[in-house]
Amino acid sequence: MSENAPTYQGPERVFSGIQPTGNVHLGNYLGAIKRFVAMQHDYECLYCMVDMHAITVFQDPAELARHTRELAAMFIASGLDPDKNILFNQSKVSGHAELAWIFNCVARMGWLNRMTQFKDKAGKHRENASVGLFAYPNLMAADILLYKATHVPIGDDQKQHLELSRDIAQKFNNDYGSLRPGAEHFFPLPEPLIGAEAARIRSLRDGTKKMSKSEISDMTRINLKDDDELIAKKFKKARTDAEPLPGELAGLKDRPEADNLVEIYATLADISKEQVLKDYAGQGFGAFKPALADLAVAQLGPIRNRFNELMTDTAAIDKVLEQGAARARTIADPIIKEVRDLVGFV
Ligand code: AQP
Repeated sequence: MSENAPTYQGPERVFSGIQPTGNVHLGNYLGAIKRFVAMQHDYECLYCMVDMHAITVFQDPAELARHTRELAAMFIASGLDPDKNILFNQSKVSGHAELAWIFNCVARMGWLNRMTQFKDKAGKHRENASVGLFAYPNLMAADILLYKATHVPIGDDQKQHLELSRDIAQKFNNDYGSLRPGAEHFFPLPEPLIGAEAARIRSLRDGTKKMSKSEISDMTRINLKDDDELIAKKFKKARTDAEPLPGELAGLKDRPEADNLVEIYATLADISKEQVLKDYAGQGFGAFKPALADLAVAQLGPIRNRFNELMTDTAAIDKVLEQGAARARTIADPIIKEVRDLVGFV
């Protein structure tokens, strides 16, 4: 039974977002978009191009606009139905910024100081990181709670941020909701939908790092818009070791690059890694890489072709996003109105 059931009475709703910070890649697809597509039949879903999160690290404005439209087109090309789901830009619904400010005043410095992603992203240059990057989890909490979303499909890397969202929801409920009878459970405590199937796809050049949009070398990732030849070339050049594939999972220990390619194959084929190893035990990468490339091309080719078609009419993409933002506002507006009231804004 849902943890929120005894307390929170609202509808079940899914929210998730992707940053338009670069080329959408296989990690985004297998770790997020493919799961969004599967979920669209079970929940009311909002999927957001989180452009306000993107600018926590400087983005060239023209590139940000291009990446936002491309991300929306990739969502649709991958199978998200824009009539069924709400697809929109975060910056088009002002409630995200408004609620994030309120949450800046609810969340504690100590909570944010514990966020490992800030430490990873800011690296050695913490003093130079933007305030937005530090406060990023508060904006993420606002994204989710502005719609009273109950479920958030996330990768393992976002688990800590979602826990913070729950802490913020709980503290808001305690601080403000408890002052008004009936509002003690104003915000739901959003639950992660991580799922066993949440793939963790790593760089093709270094199996210890995640595949990422902002990694400089394009050879580290398969972009969803790469053509068939480039996909095959990137897998061919992917770093591996000289050993053949083992028959069992234990044989992948300390072989992060081999493990990554097996994980990609398994997730694309919707089979277990054990099954992949059963099928390819004893074979070298000379045989496995072309098989993996064929599988990827067969799945990604139709998505890319549809994406290319959609990108010939960016006005239509803008229209989908406009309509999505209008639908998002109809959910958010009454919630933010109640928040203002609870906080005492007159
Ligand atoms: N390598 C990955 N494997 C599995 N899932 C992944 N995701 C990202 N990379 C992988 C999932 O994609 C969703 C959107 O991520 P995001 O764009 O909001 O931010 P991110 O996780 O920081 O993604 P990138 O590609 O690494 O972007 P940059 O380089 O801009 O930071 C999330 O659900 C994430 O789990």
